[in-house]
Amino acid sequence: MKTSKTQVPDNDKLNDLAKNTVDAESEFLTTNQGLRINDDVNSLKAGERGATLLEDFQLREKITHFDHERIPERIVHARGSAAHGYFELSESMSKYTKAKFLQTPGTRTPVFTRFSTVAGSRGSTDLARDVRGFAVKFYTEEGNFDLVGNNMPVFFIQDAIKFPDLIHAVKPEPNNEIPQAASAHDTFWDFVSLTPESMHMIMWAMSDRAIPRSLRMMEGFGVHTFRFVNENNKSVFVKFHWKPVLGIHSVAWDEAQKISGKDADFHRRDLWEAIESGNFPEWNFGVQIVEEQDEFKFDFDILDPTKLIPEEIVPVQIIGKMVLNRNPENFFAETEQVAFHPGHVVSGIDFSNDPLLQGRLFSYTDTQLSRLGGPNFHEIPINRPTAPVHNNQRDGHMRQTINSGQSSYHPNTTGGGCPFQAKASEGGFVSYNERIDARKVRARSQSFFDHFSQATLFFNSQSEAEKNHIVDAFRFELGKLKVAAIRERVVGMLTKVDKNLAAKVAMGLGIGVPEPEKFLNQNFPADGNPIDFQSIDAKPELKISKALSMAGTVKDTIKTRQIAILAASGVDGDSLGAMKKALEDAGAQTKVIASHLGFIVSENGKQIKVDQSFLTAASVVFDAVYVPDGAKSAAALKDEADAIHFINEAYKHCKAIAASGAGVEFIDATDVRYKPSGENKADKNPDTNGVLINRDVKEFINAIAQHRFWEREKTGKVPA
Ligand code: HDD
Repeated sequence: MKTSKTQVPDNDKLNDLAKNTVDAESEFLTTNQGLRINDDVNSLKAGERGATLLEDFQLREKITHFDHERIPERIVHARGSAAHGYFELSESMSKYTKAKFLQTPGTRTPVFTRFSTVAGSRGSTDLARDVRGFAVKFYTEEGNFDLVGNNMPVFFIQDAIKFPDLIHAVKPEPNNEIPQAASAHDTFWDFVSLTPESMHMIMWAMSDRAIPRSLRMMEGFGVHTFRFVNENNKSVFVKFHWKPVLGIHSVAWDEAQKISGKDADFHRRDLWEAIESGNFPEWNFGVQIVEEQDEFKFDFDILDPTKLIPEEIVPVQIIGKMVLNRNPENFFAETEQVAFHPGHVVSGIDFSNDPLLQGRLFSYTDTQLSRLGGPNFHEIPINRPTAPVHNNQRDGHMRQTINSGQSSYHPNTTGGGCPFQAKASEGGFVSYNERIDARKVRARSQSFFDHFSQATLFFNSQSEAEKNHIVDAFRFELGKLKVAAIRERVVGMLTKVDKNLAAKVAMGLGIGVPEPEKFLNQNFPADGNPIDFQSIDAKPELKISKALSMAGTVKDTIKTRQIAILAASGVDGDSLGAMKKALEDAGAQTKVIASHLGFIVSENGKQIKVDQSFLTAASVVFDAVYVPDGAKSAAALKDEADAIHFINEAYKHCKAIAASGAGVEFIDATDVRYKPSGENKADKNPDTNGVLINRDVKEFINAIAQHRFWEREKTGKVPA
């Protein structure tokens, strides 16, 4: 019997390197010293009813280990889930970088990717309105390269010195530890209202990007401008992008809140199940390259992490793909203990002087010291590079490597001079020799002072539905505040983004639109804060960037979409079976939902297995619903309040709904509005607004691929 096995990434090399891997295949239960255990049920006592003896080393070892099973959770990004996979290069980057894994098309590099929310604790819900972490560890042959990014391309602050303030403000308030995993509280918005540089990122965080449908349907960004450096020591600036093959999709805010109750593990489960079922998530990997001489040609500073480079100005060049194809074996050993660090780079990748990135370069190793208990966290299997490690670092808590020999210093003769320093031509890392000649100052460049024009660009680039969702998000978040002055300051700031947006938010909050110029400066902390948000009134040329909207990313596929089939006994088994097959053939997953588990019986007496009952299923965790033919089934569903609620909610959340034959009678008992059948139009069928009554299955499939019919929010309001 296999009892435990220390896992390393699934790669022969990695396995070879994991020299101290414990392959404890044994039939017997043992102590940590390998002593076979005879009784794991009773502690050692003085008599059967007697006191427990201190001598019981077996009990003490077990309890002591248990007592220490928790380590401090990450201060940010505590809630996460991860998977193994590979990165495959399709376009050589040799012109720009000497990084080996980016040279030869077809090269595969093992990766471990962890997604996370930022503010919530480890046990918090997946569906919080939040930024998502998107961290990829590439186990390259030259050492580990970590791309520690987010699902949004910009950040709240420009200088790392403000990071503790930002995080203190967004985390639960320190007096009462409320609210968990939510930014809708006074301290966060107080900070935002006094930090105009946050406004661009705030627009992203208030957009539907902050409530993804799936981790598999989000973009990823390296955020900062990095550098590529080639063999000739020539450097270009580079921004990194991950583009999901399934498109970028989100849920509705009402839905997100309900999912948090129905299935707090929604994203984690979705990722796990997709991989288990062989539907491996995929992202294209892209780069935006900026030549060094073009550093100053933009109307923003490329070192400023609150700015993106619009794809219309510098296109994203796709150079490879990432496929996640293996779930972790053990959550703690891998997902919890993985340690990322933006400073883990390989030769050919280097840093820009982005002040946020520069600060991060200190923070990540430092945090692992307390989180993972000491300086040897790189020896934990998930963190080990596939490249060999030789250096003179020794000892420390939990040292795994048994170094041999007498010498642990450089230079030495006792060890024959080993290990040797590597020349650049031998892969030795040499920092890019950027010229720096400046005064030592605590200051920020004037070129960082345009805090609003890209926030405006983002807002202008959204579809109408996306814009409405942003308005609603501000109304929700600011509506939760207790201090009216904070609310007003934020709305005042919004006028700098878009006057109409500010007016709509103000209306929802029942306040007038404040004049930002009048009070913002007065309310700024009187501490000589050098940030004057009005310093630059930039007028960028680009008014709209289509790439910033999710609306254009709908893909023609329903792969992995979850479809609910509502039924009861008396259902037309053929109608149900045909739809199930057609949807599954198109790559979707279906679940039959009925009033009870077990089986229902079709019109012609066949048993149909029920996957979930209305008690455990909820429309919010599905992408679409189908109601098959069958008079008795439809009549029974009509009597089922949960079934009616199911449909109403799916309708409210703008999902595709289809019904055939008598199934339509059940739809008629709900609040769903649809056009009478027989009005078949073109394939994409905007007229149906996603409600397919007696239509061809192909139309249903097309509708599911559209993801949502947000138009319904204007006309199809239902109580659900
Ligand atoms: Fe950070 C974790 C992403 C700014 C300090 N960060 C962390 C993770 C991600 C990011 C994805 C989770 C990694 C994992 O899955 O284990 N962080 C970002 C991005 C930022 C950013 C995209 C801005 C562009 N972070 C940032 C700053 C600092 C930190 C400015 C501090 C100066 N971040 C940390 C940290 C964490 C972390 C405290 C917590 C756990 C960890 O590092 O390993 O060091």
